[in-house]
This record gives sequence, C-alpha cells and structure tokens, in this order.
Amino acid sequence: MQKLPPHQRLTTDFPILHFGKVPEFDLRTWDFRADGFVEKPVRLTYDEFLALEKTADVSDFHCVTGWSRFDNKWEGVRFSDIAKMVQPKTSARFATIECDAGYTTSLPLAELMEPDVLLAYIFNGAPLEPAHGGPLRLVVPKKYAYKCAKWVRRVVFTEEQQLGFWEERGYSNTADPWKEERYSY
Ligand SMILES: Nc1nc2c(c(=O)[nH]1)N[C@H]1C(S)=C(S)[C@@H](COP(=O)(O)O)O[C@H]1N2
Ligand SMILES: [Mo]
Repeated sequence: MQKLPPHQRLTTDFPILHFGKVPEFDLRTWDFRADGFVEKPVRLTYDEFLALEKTADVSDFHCVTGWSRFDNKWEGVRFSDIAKMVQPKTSARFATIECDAGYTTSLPLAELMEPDVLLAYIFNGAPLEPAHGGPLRLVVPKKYAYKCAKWVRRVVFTEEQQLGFWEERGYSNTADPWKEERYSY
C-alpha cells in the first residue's frame, strides 16, 4: 500500500497548476541544452532528444498545496544519462533547470542523479500534454512537485545553488514531502 506524505490528500484526476500561461513551442525549432560547468555541453533537437535511451518509471506526485496523485507512469530520459553525456566538472554540485515562460528550479546533483529522476515526454502512455509540461518536463518523485519543472529547455550545471522561482518566494529549497518541508522559514 502506498502512503500519503503528511497532510496530503489523494486525488485521482490530474490538476493543472502553474504560474502564467502555457508557452507555445514549435518542435521544428525547439531545442534542449545542457551546459554550464561541464566538459561537453550539448544542444539537442527534439528528434535527437527522442533518440536518447528511454527509461520508464512509475511514481507518485505531491503538490505543496496539498494534493497527491499516485502511480504516474513517466517515460523519458534519466537525468543521470544527460549528466553522463555532458560530463559535469568536479566542481559542479547543483543544476538549475530553465524553462520556457521563465520558470526555474534547482537541485543538488546528488538528488538529480537518482534513477527515478526523468526528463519526461510521455505520461501514462501518451505524449505529454502541453498543459502538463509538454514537450518536456522534469520529474523528481521524492520532492514536492514545484521541483518538477514543466517546459524544460535547459539544464545548467553550477558550483553554487541558484534559487528557483518558488524557492525565491518562500518555498522550501529542499522540498521533501515526507518531512513536510513546505516553506523556507
Ligand atoms: N514551468 C513551470 N513548471 C511548474 C510550475 C510552474 O509554475 N511553471 N509549477 C509547479 C507546481 S507548483 C506543480 S504542483 C506542478 C504541477 O504540474 P501539473 O500541472 O502537471 O499537475 O508543476 C510544477 N512545475
Ligand atoms: Mo505545486
């Protein structure tokens, strides 16, 4: 039996929640970049991204506002596979995820390297809808969902942690739902 983190309630639908409006994109010009403190920065087209090794993972999703959704099947590329490709310098200890529409979040590399952290483009067997972050979103099952950035375009490896959009506005930077780390105070 799955458990809910403290003070979360279960939902079976999939609420749509984000700041601003769903950004437009054109898969013919869309690209994904991974750079910063790395040996081999990359820029990939959508087709090149799809050609990377694909991994599936089923995980639970916990929004800091109090809803959780169990058993989401994500398919995409493991963050660790991207890291393997770009080869972070030894001084790189964090990454900032940059998205269309200006959203950002960041995490320690140690947490991003977990095998359940994906850059996902398929949700429950179908192409990820734009409203849920399509064409590409980050999925970090062990964190509140504001770490699960939608519309990802770039991963920047950094030496110091840059605070993300919600983290700058009072939400916890560590965001562990099991410890109920909702706010930064
Ligand atoms: N780009 C972007 N990603 C985002 C957000 C956002 O405002 N912008 N909100 C986050 C929050 S708070 C949640 S709960 C989830 C919601 O994902 P969903 O709309 O697919 O349910 O997206 C996260 N990723
Ligand atoms: Mo959220």
